[in-house]
Amino acid sequence: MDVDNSIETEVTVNVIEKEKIAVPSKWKVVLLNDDYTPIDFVVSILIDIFNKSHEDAVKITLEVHNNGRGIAGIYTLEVADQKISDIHVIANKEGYPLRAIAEQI
Ligand code: TYC
Repeated sequence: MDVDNSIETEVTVNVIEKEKIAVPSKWKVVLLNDDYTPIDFVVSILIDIFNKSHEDAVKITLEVHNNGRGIAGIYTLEVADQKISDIHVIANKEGYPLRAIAEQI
C-alpha cells in the first residue's frame, strides 16, 4: 500500500529551510568621548548620520561627554561600519579626534 509522505516531506523541508536562514546580528554604534571635539559637532553628526532629532542628539552627546560613551544607533554590521567610516572621514576633515566603534549586541 502506498503511503502519502508529502506533508511530512513538506514539514521537513520547511524546517531545513528555516534553519538555513541566517538572522543578521545587530551591532551598536558606540560614540566615544574625547577632550577636543566640539559638542555642537557631535550633535550635528548624530542628526546628519544617525537621523536623530536635535533633542535626542543633545541627550546622547551629553551622555557621551559625561560617561565616556553612548549609543548612537543599532544596525547590521555593514550599516554600522559605514556610519563609523562616515564619522571618521568627516571628523578627520575638521581635524577632530572623534571616534566610534561597533559592538555586537
Ligand atoms: N568632551 C567633548 C568636549 O568637551 C565633547 C564630546 C562629546 C566629544 C561627545 C566627543 O563623542 C563625543 N568638547
